[in-house]
Amino acid sequence: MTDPPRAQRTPPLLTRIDHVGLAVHDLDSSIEFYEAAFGLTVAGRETNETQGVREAMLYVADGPAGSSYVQLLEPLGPDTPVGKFLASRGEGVHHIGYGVVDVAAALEQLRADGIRLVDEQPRHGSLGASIAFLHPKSVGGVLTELVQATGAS
Ligand code: V0V
Ligand code: CO
Repeated sequence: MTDPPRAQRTPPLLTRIDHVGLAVHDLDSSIEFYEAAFGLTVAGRETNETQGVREAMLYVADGPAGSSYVQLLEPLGPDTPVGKFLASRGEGVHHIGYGVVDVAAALEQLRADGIRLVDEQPRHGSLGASIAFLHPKSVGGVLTELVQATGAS
């Protein structure tokens, strides 16, 4: 893992867990499972060609810094991030998405700290959010997503 920055950030860069991203083979049956087993409801569904996924956000709870979700991710093909992950590791936790106040500013700070970025610029994410990924090799093996929700922190 990259050495931690010298000074602790105040306030923290990450404001909440926005979502846990799960790689699944079949989006529809996975949604049905999460609805039936846990009583969750779908807040939004989208096909994101740039990210190579069909995805759904299932609402879990509100917190002081915003809402939290489970994100179910079905790959659009084998040569996509989630397709490759499913082939090598099978279904399971694919990434963690954390809330940030300003994703562009967060990327700039993390780049300056030497953390490897997947995205140099924010991209379009689920529910209208602005998102960017940090490389798992720089974050202890965890694919990490920064999420600036629409009109919120
Ligand atoms: C790959 N690796 C992972 C990983 N995916 N490690 C932890 N978690 C993951 N999810 C490791 C893998 O085990 C290898 O380690 C190494 O990275 C290279 O793997 P690879 O299969 O060759 O993959 P790459 O290098 O082609 O791509 C890996 C990255 C890629 C992380 C760069 O997956 C990527 O660009 N991800 C960001 C985009 C994304 O995931 N989109 C889908 C979600 P060893 O074997 O070398 O040690 S879209 C989304 O969440 C949205 C829209 C939203 O929330 O709104
Ligand atoms: Co995500």
